[in-house]
Amino acid sequence: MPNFRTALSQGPDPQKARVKIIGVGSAGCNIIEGAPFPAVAFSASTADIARSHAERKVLVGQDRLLGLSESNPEMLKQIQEVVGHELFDLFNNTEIAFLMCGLGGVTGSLGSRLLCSIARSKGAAPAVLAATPFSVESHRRRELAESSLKSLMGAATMCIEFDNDKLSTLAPNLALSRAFGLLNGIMLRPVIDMCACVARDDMPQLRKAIGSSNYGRFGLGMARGDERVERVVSEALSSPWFDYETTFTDHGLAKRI
Ligand SMILES: Nc1nc2c(ncn2[C@@H]2O[C@H](COP(=O)(O)OP(=O)(O)OP(=O)(O)O)[C@@H](O)[C@H]2O)c(=O)[nH]1
Ligand SMILES: [Mg+2]
Repeated sequence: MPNFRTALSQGPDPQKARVKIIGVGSAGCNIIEGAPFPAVAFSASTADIARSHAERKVLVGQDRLLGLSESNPEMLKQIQEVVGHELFDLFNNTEIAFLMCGLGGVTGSLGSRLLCSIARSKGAAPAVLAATPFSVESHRRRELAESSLKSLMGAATMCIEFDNDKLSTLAPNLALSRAFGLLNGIMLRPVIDMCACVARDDMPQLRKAIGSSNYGRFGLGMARGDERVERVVSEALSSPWFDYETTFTDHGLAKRI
């Protein structure tokens, strides 16, 4: 894996895509703690902000999030008036904004939606990586998570769901806090890999590859040698989040059966 601290100490690489990573809500702030590069913590909780080691921290009132959550054409104007330019400035010089969160609470669900709109208004592509609640969590949380996921699929360029329940196939009988820790590491992985390899020139091709899809799942594969692409894709598709059969098209792309 590339050494990010060394890379950052040498200053930003002008060839690399300009990326921001923002932890939204309590889960989001926990997830970005493992990020090997500067990140932003965004929460309505002073406790989240106080324990975060993020380079930049934004404390936002939950009442404001609730008030601003309804999308309407006046929304962005209202946000500017209510929170000034701080939220808009988060997306200066940004091509991709990774928003990390858990859905089912107020801040992650509404905050990510709000930040997607602001990111888009600044010309950045928002990608949301969202954990959805375990079945043992409350019915209300699961319902809110479901509706938030739908709304985020419309607001983000891409929304990748990490269903917490699927973790049990990777690590059964894990205590909740350990399971969250494990998932946090998994959720950071695609962000770290993208930051390492996506160049500014790749952005148009990436946007084209994503196309009109706005819902994603994550699988990881590694291989060397002959047929490495096929083997990587097969391994990635064996991840617990691909709980359906897939096949390869004539062009070598995996598709759902
Ligand atoms: N991956 C991961 N998921 C978590 C973590 N903590 C909580 N979650 C999940 O994220 C969902 C949302 O929880 P929180 O992040 O605590 O909620 P919030 O966004 O802070 O919302 P409020 O506290 O209500 O403002 C939960 O229902 C859990 O399923 C964590 O540390 N890591
Ligand atoms: Mg919280």
